[in-house]
Amino acid sequence: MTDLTFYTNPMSRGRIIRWMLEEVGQPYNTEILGYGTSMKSAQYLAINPMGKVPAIKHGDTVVTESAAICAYLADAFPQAKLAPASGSKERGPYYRWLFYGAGPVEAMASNHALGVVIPDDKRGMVGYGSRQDVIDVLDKALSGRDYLAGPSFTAADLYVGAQIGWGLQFGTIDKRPSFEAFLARITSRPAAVRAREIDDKLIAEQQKAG
Ligand SMILES: N[C@@H](CCC(=O)N[C@@H](CS)C(=O)NCC(=O)O)C(=O)O
Repeated sequence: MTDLTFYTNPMSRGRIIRWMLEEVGQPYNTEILGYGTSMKSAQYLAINPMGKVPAIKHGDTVVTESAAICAYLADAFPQAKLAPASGSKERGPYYRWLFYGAGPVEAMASNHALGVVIPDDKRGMVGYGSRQDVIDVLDKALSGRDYLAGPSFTAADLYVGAQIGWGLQFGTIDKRPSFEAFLARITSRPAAVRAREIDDKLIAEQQKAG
């Protein structure tokens, strides 16, 4: 019995939350939703009115938005040590990078995938400035440092790391030695490996079922 439910599709940002849940190590139920079908059902729209995954329900609390879910789970299960203590000096950078991932990195990646180029004279009004700025800022943050917010791995590394991984895969982020070293470090964590195996198996099953 568990009061934690995870709404996802294995080919989605839900993979980030699967990794987070595997890091947390608590039992959870999984509900797989189909694109354009169960994801847009009245039942699921009551969970996420956007009709998007991922989402979680913990007791009576519903959380949507991948970065918010990561932050929520890290605080709800402090024994997993995925967030710096509230009030500690690492808490600032922790928030900073979680929000940087959900804001500038996410917007830059979507715009780049859609072929939107920010004109030089409009960079000041666009939250991420330019694609190059975002890549350079991440590169600098990860150069000579193992983790984004202090000496140990946190949910901010998981969230931003997942975005860097996808960015490299889909060409929205350029290769940099700092990104490769960071990804090698965090994606070899046992929870990351488990999460990939679970979702890849679900994808293989979906493909087999047609
Ligand atoms: N801002 C949301 C984005 C969620 C999102 O766009 N999910 C996509 C899959 S990666 C989705 O559910 N798309 C289905 C749809 O919009 O119909 C987050 O960070 O969790």
